[in-house]
Amino acid sequence: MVAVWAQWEHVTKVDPDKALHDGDTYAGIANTGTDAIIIGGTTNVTEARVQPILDALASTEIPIFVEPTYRPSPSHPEALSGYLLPIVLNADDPLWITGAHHEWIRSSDLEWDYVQPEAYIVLSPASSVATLTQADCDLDIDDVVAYAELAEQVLGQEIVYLEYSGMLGDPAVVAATRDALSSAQLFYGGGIHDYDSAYEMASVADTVIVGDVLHDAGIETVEETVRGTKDAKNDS
Ligand code: 1GP
Repeated sequence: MVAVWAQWEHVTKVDPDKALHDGDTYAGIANTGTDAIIIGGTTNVTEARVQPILDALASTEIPIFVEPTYRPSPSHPEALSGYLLPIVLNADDPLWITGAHHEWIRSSDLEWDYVQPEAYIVLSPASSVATLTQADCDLDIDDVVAYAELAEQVLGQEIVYLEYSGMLGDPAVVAATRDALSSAQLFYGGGIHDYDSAYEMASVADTVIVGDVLHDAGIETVEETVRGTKDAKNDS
């Protein structure tokens, strides 16, 4: 897959299991200045819930990716740029390292041109993703950096994703992780909720991802996080 994500500074993640904020529309997300939309989540993400969101986003110009937690059907929806396939490096349940992926590959004809893996390191113990994958989040900075190097140098991953879902992470851990990577892109997600938190994390990660703020505070606040991100990139 062409590395479209290399240009992404700010991404908005839409959780099909959560409602939009009052008055917001899916199409409105593309007008915030965010560089891409990812549709994904941990609970109740099914193709039946994803498809109507894709339909609502059909006329948007920015890339739209799905992080599937279900076996994607072989036919490729028109509005979709591709699938981002998470592998969770610190999962205690091997289902989320290779198990589910093996099953999907075995039972469907994935179009590899549309599939891009992401190497996740899950760092928020209270999150649903940590519970689902039984992630070992008790990691110090050296552990995290080692996972990032493992991802890039051993497993050849092009995207490393520090997942602090629901909480703002430690910028020192994010900065050390980016320093340890040669060319892999560092995604950061978790707890970004305003201009300042976006600015702070965009200063230390290649790409920041906002999720809950879309559902809890709405599109105007997402716009604020886009401004924080773009300012951080211009200042660095
Ligand atoms: C979740 O990394 C994303 O997968 C974003 O996290 O919901 O905490 O913004 P938040």
